[in-house]
Amino acid sequence: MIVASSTVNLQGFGGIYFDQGQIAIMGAENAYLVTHELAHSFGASDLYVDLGGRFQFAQDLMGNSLSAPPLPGDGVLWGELGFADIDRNGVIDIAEFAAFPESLELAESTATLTTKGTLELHWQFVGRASGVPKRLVIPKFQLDLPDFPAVAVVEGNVPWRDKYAVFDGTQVDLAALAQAGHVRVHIVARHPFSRRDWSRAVLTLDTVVDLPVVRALEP
Ligand SMILES: [Ca+2]
Ligand SMILES: [Zn+2]
Repeated sequence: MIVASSTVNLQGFGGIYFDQGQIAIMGAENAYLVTHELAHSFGASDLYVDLGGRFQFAQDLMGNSLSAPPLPGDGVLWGELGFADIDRNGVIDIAEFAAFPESLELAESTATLTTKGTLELHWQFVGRASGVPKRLVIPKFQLDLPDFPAVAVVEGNVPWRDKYAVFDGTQVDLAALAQAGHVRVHIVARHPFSRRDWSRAVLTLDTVVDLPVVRALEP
């Protein structure tokens, strides 16, 4: 949804992307600005605050000077949109996504006790399509540890990157985890999508995994 209004309060910005596909701009006459905000909805970072600096990427679409046509060759944006091969596995990243998955699963799940005194969980959501596990966009999910009161609902992070959650010693008993050598993790996620015939489908994952707890080596 795009709201264009000269009276909208954007704290000095010409436009802001508010997550979940919501955009507000002062005026719609600058197509570069509208495109810039739309690119945020596909995961692009600002190249004048999040990455780079005011001068380094000044001429890019995700830079901050949009009064002239931006440079077409924005390497950061292309990578973030999936048009590059960032993990260097020989497949353009956007082609690694499951468009029509049959099941929702976890992959590469790990639990690490760090030298910072935290438990760090890491995993990926994958969609199995014709037997092949592929990447999925899961912007929001819920995670809890059934043996501890810790609950984390993570949302609004870069949707298609690896997922992680961190708990400290006030949330989990780190010594008990080290002793037990494993931790139970409950993860709930939904993946709504459109099938080939445009009918709506929802895959739901609601699972408890028992992960071995690994100690990170001293730096
Ligand atoms: Ca790739
Ligand atoms: Zn921006």
